[in-house]
Order: sequence, then C-alpha cells, then structure tokens
Amino acid sequence: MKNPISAAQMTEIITAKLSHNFGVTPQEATNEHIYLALALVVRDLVQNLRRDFEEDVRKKQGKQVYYLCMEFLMGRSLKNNIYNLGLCHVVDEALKSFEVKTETLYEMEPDAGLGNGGLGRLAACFLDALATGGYPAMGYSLRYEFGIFRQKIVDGWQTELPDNWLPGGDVWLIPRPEQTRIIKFEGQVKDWWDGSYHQVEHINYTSVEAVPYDMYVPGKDGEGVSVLRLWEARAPGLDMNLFNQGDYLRAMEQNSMAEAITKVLYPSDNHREGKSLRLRQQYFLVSASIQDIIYRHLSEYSSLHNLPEKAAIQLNDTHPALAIPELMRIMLDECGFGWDEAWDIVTKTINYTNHTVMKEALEVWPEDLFAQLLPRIHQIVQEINNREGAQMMTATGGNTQMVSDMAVISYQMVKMANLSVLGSSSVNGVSKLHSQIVKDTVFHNFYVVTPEKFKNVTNGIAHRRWLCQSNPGLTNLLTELIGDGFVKDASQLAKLKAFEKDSTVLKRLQQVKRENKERLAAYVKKQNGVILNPDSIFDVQVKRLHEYKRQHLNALHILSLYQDLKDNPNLDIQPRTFIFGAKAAPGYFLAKQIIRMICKLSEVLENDPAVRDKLRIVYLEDYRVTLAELLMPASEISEQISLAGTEASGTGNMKMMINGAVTLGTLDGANVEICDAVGEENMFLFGMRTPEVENLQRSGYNPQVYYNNNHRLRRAVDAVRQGFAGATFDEVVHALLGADQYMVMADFEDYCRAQSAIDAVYADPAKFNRMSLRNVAGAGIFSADRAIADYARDIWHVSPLK
Ligand code: GPQ
Repeated sequence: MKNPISAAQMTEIITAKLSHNFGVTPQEATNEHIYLALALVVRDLVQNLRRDFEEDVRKKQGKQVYYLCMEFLMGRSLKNNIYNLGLCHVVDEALKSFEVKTETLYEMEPDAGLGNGGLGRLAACFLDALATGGYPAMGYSLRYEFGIFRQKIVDGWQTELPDNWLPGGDVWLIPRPEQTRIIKFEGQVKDWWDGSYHQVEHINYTSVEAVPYDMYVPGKDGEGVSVLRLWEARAPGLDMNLFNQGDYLRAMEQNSMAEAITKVLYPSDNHREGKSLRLRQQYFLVSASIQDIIYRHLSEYSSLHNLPEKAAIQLNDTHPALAIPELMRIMLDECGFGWDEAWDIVTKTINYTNHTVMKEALEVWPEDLFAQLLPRIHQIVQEINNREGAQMMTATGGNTQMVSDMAVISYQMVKMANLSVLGSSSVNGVSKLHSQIVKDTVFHNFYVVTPEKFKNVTNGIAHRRWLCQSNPGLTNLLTELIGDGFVKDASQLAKLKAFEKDSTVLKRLQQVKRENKERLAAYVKKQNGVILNPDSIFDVQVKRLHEYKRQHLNALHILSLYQDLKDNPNLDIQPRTFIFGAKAAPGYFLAKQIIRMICKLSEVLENDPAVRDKLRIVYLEDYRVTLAELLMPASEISEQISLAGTEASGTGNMKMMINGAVTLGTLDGANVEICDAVGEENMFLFGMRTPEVENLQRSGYNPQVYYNNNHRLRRAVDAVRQGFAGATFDEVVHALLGADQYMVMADFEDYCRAQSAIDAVYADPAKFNRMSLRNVAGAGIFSADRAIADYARDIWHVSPLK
C-alpha cells in the first residue's frame, strides 16, 4: 500500500463514519453500526485505489479485460478486502477501542451468493487474480435481489428459503445511476433502403432500464483493483401512452415484468433453463454490458476500429452468448459498419469458455420465442447462420451433415454453443482432459474446420482466500518454513517438498489439521448438536448435488461399510466422519432424494451406539462459500468421484488439496492434473478411465450385471430398496438399476477398494502426513493467478499494467 494507515488513524476514520453516517458515538454504536462503518471505510480506500489504477490505465492505454458471466459467487468481502489491503493488524488494533473483535464483525456479513457453484465461484476467484496481477478488468453480471436460496433440511428433504442478502450486503455496492442504459425488448423491426444504405428501426419495443452498481475487488498489495458491475432492472416510469389509452393494467404489468428481470438467480447448475425470463435476463446482461463497453471504449478512442486491440471480452459459458449479435447490432445499426468489417471486429474481440459437456446443459432457445422477444437480434442471428453456413459449406467441401451440426439455427431452435464458437476467436475448456473432450466430441466438427481456435486453460482458485485467509494455522507454518513468497507466487509452495522427510514438520502439519478439525467440530456441535470425533478421518464431499457427481456412490459405500460393521462389530477400521454439503436444484427430484437418503443414513448411524463412534455422517445444511472456508482446512479426504469424462474441471478438488487433503477420485476433470502434480502414489485413484467408460457405453451398459455379480453391492442396493429410518428411495433405486447413466454400479467395487486403501494408509500417520504435505506442495499451479496468466498470454494478449 502506498500510504499505510496507523491503527490510531483507523480508529479516527471509523469514529468519523459512525458519527457522519449513523449519528452515533463509539459508545452508542451497535456492532451493526461498527460493521457498516468499517465496511464503508474499507470501501473508500479501495475506491481510491481503483481511481488511481484507472488513471494509470488511461495514461498507458492499457487493454481491458471484460468478463461476462450470469453468476459471481463472491461470498463475503470485508475480510478479503482488509487482508488484501494489508490492514489486518491495523484493524485488529483499531477495533480494540470499540471493544469488538474483528472476527465478530466478519461474521455479520451475509454471503453475496450470486451464483450456483463452481462456475460462479470461478468468476469470483478470477476477479481477485486479475486485480493482483495488475490487469485492468471488469466483471459484468446481474444484481439479483435474491441470490442462491438458503437450504433447510426438514425430515431429510431440502426446502428452499429466499436469500435476502442486500440488507448488510449492499454496503459494497456503489450505485452509478448516471450510467444507466436502456434495453429494448419485443416489438418489430422496420427496414428500408435509403439509397444504398440499409436502414433499420426497432419499433413498438418495451424498454427496461439497467442501473449499474459497482463492487470493487482489490488485489493483494498491488495497485490493481477489479470492478464487478452488477445491473439492476428498473421500469422506466409508467408508459403514459398506455396509461392515457386507459390501459392501466398493461402499464402496471410491464412495470412488474421489467423489475422481475433481476429479482432472483436461477438456481440450476449444469442444466439449461428454458424459461423466457431467463432469456430476458441474458439479453439484459449482455445488452447493458456491451453498451457499457462500447461507451467506455469510445470515450477513450472515438472509434471502434481498434476494439480488438484495446478490449478482450470473455463469455463465461454460453449464457452471455448474445453479446455476439448485440455487438454486431450496435456496430451495424448505430455505428454505420458494414457486415464484414463488423464481424471481423466482433470475432476478434470475443472469446468463449465452455464449462460442461453435459447434454442437458447445452443451451437452445425456441426460435419463435427468440424472435418475439428479440426481433432485431433474431435477424442478426439468422444472418450469422446464413453466412457462416455458406462458409462452412466451403470449408467442409460441401459436407451437409457437418454443416448442419454446426448451424446456429436448426429445426427452429437457436443453438447458443454454436453461436459462441462462431463468434469467438478462442474457445477453451477448463482442464486438460475437458479441453480434449471438447475437441473430440461436442465441437469436433468446429475443431476439424478451425483447430487453431481451440485452447485449454485449467481452472484455478483464489489461494489467498482459500489458503491464506481460511487456514491461518497452515499459512503460518508455511511462512515459517518457506517464507511468505507463496502468497503472491503460489508456485513457491513447491519449496515445502524439501521437508517431506522431516518428522517434526510432518507432526506440525498434523497438528494444524487437528486444530482445523476441532474448529469445524465446534461449528457442527452448535449447528447439528452432534459431537464429532477429531481422531476420525474427515472425509468430505461438498459440491452441488448432481447425479453425475455421484454422491450416491459415496452413500452406497457407507451403507455397505455399516452392514459390514453389523456383521462384525470388531471390524478393524479407522473411525470415519463422512461430511456432505450440497444444494440441489429445487426441481431436481432425484437429487433431493439422494440428499434425503444421506440424511436418513446419518440418522441410522446416529441411532446405533455400536457404530456411531466409528462411522458417522454429517450433512451440513446450506453449503455456501463461507461454510466452505471453514470446511476446506479441516478436510483430510477430498471426494472427487464423478464418472470419468463428466466433470469439466472441479475446483473444490483444488481447494482441499491446497489445504492438505488427499484426493479420493477418478481420473476426471482437473483430478488428472492433480495426479500429474503429485503422482499417483499421493492420491487414491479408482474407477474407469474415460476410454473405458466410452467402450462400456458403446458395448451396451447393464447395471444389473454388477448387481448380480457383486454380493456387497447387491446387499447395499437391497437395503436402499427396502428403505430405512422410515423413508424409501424409489427414485435412487430406479437410477441405479435402471439406466445408471453415470455407472455407479460399475465403479462401486473399485471405489470400495480405494476406500480401504485409505484406511491402511491412515493407520500410519507419518505416511498419511507425507501425502498431505506433497499435496500442499503440488497445489501451486492451481492458483487462479496462474490461470489468469494463461488467459492473458494465450487468449486475451494483455500484459499487466506494471
Ligand atoms: N459448472 Cl455449465 C457450473 O458450476 N455450473 C454450470 O452451469 C456449468 C459448469 C462448473 C463445472 O461443473 C465444473 O466442473 C467447473 O470446475 C466449473 O464450472 C468452473 O469451470
């Protein structure tokens, strides 16, 4: 920091804020007041840093990065901001005169839960890395009034409660009403020829205002600050025309339709949402953001010709794909560009990241809905489809099957993935394996035609949040052993490897883990009333609930272990605590039943005094960023057990690894690269590899075969069929014995083998601790700093400002 603040000064500024904003003295102030005052002080500091940074960017005419995403799962900001500003000690000291602990204030902040899971959290991690790396960057998203629902478990069933985060969360949001944009929906397009100029006018549209709110994300120690701009939808005053015609109800209807756009985040993950409100949300985000980007560019350069040199736009999945036709629209209709020149600029500016190969997630829109809601965008998409179709005919030597597979519009459906590939100069997957699968399967034809477009950038995590702030015990130990260089350069974690034979270090590592387990146990005691055994293995599976992630494989194994223990109460196993946390999409019945099965199994174990000290399940309600920050440091086994070829990357795997957990996983997503980093001997790998999965699928997979041939599996599945703790699980049974799309039955046996291997290793603490140490040491490449450096070099072609 340029101007370090003393604790005394900090006390003074907080006191001034209390008086000025809330009219209270420090004696009168509630903790709520102090939280808000401190947040405002920090916000001011970051805002000033951003102003200086922008000044510098302007002088150097630096290239801007724009990251468009429907989700930013930010979690809390206060602690992260204070940490990045290097003010932890100053704030701790200053708060003494207000007689409140910093930690108490941190706990008052609600999570900004503007995302579902990995995709949204990745976007949040990237803003941190962009700022720390000194890249000029803005994230664009929506200011949902309600973020991801709060989860409450009632009799094993997930119920959803609204997440009203703005009281308490909005201190970070600075409104910028002067930069409001207008978004136009519906209506008709009128076009005519004016001499040789093609004129277009959008008439009878409904307009909605987009009001921006800015949230600042400071980088560590540096001058870089990212901005997250969140758009709020507002009705532009009542339509007096309708009003005067006596159409009062329609006027009111339009009003609430407009404001519905940013009411709530769609809570589905890895699944398309075919609702027209979702399409409205997407266009609303895209139109406001593209207008904003153009405005910012033109106020610097007064021409769009150099847009690709000065701006890189990243589409985070296909949700913001309408940025492509929207940028075309503005260039054609408002800036007087011809098609070819506009298309050249657009495709050089935009890039696309794919985050899944799940079929049910591929976005498609019925063309009639699309045309009705976005008439001009529809025309442009048709034109893209026609022109690119012709191009592809040439490129494929007239292969109509390939051409139709790559079409943007086909059978009256608009295919967002194809639009994204055609309109981008780069298409990347999020792990080595996933990027390969993208080329081999979903976009194979595009890959054949334009191989140079396809790239990989393996995901990363904000290690300063997930290690330095969440795990102070480990961070202190690391600093003592290898210095604090890893804070800004995670590759230095590799220095820890030098201590792998040092028994004192290994014991201290274990001690740190122990303290983190106790910290989690204290939370669980308060929350669930269950007392955990800190000597048991903490085996963690936390992520969205999805059939492909196979939480039911984990549950099936626990059930089977329970049956073994009932047969033989003296069975020599390491005591285990299986920890689950997951939200299910509200309409996803199988996922909800899997949650219930896990909860009911937990009940069974809890009610059996003969086993509960050896085997226990804890289901953590309302899994979210803040809970993850407590959990990751306490994890010892990281369950990453998706069917090979289904999880694009995973990022929870990286968060646990960097906190010293050992992965129990398939060779899927970024697990493959975890394996490259630490070696097979420092993981517990199991299950089929991608080619085996493909072979089995091709040859006709039959889950019954495994049921018939594996006694242990049959017994466990039979118990599920019977039901337990007063509940039945028909949908789960059906999923397992019916299609078993994700081959739980086929991988069960090897999963059990890997689970017992864990037991054996854990019995030898030195061995387990060494594995743990090697995981921490190998985690450096999974820092978001590295991922952002990859994007900057390979895709955006930007360099840090300094
Ligand atoms: N991911 Cl398409 C989501 O969290 N939500 C989505 O809708 C889609 C992808 C995840 C993906 O499942 C993980 O494997 C990735 O690690 C993550 O995106 C970030 O790339």
